[in-house]
Amino acid sequence: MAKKTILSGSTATGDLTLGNYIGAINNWTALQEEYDCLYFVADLHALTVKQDPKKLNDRCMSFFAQYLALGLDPVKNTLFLQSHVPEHAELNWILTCLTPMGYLNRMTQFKDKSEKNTKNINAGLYTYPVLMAADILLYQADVVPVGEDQKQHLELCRDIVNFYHNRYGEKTLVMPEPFIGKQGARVMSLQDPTSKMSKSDENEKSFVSIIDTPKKIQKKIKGAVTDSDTVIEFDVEKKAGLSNLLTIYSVLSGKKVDEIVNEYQGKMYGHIKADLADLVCDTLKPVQEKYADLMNNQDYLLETMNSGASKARERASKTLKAVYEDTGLINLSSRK
Ligand code: ATP
Ligand code: LTN
Repeated sequence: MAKKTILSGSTATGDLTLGNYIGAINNWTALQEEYDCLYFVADLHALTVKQDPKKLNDRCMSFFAQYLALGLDPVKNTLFLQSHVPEHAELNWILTCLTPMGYLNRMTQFKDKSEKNTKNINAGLYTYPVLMAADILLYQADVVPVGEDQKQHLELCRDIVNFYHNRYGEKTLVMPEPFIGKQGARVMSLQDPTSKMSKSDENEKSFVSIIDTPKKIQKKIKGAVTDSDTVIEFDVEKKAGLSNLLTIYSVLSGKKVDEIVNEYQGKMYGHIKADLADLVCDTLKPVQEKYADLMNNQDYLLETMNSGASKARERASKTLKAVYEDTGLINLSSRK
């Protein structure tokens, strides 16, 4: 039986965080053995926020290296940058013309981001989920692994597929399913445990980036906001900060949350924080070593990006051609 297709991506803003690792990339690496996987750097999505061109350029190289360092294999998977496959922007247009504005008005990420970013509420921020749908539908993805914050965008993508099927028939676009991991689907900010850890947060203390130095990691985790109580228990309502640390601990150690809670009974929050800080540093050490090697080998990064882009384009162009035909646009090569 043919393998199912998986696709996912992360926006090229900031550096990947523990939230991205636990909520997304950790699942991606687990899936690469069994599925036909495509993972990309959403560099076009990054333009919805004002970017310094030189910094964006460097960050895209760095992001790609972070994917590889986190264990994504460029031979087993198709790894690429979104802007290297122009079909994304082309399908985006066709889908934009199928998407009612009322559906986009409901997107909570747009509301959150435009509240935080009042000086630059651009149309791209608004139509962001349509480009995301194009990313997914170009590759006939069956399954899309994301963190919980992206669930609403996935639902919109499914609505767009229904609009497309109703207008043009069902043969071209595949209906994708979201895949949201059970644990760590929402890693919270270390400074405000009621909002998610986000790599573009202005407060650097709120996240651990996967390429932070051990010293920074120690400082950020030990400085994580927790309540003033001393009892160790998992309770997202009453003890959001501690529960977040327990979740991170559980995912990285492979131990159940209950086990960790028992282990630390009678101890202070400071003990958990210190051990968790060491665990995070140990987990990230090999990733950081690999990252440093890759960043010293830009030729290899470019070559790998290039071959990923060719593999992706070959697939994307087939879907786009079928979409243009469905839509009624003239295909010159079939008219000759
Ligand atoms: P930004 O702050 O720029 O919006 P982000 O940190 O939210 O970035 P994305 O690039 O939007 O990260 O997301 C990449 C992937 O990581 C997505 O699948 C997303 O659901 C997942 N993800 C992001 N933040 C978290 C989090 N705090 N917990 C779990 N998963 C997350
Ligand atoms: N919007 C996503 C990143 C992203 C994505 C995608 C994820 C862009 N295109 C397609 C899955 C499939 C985010 O996580 N912010």
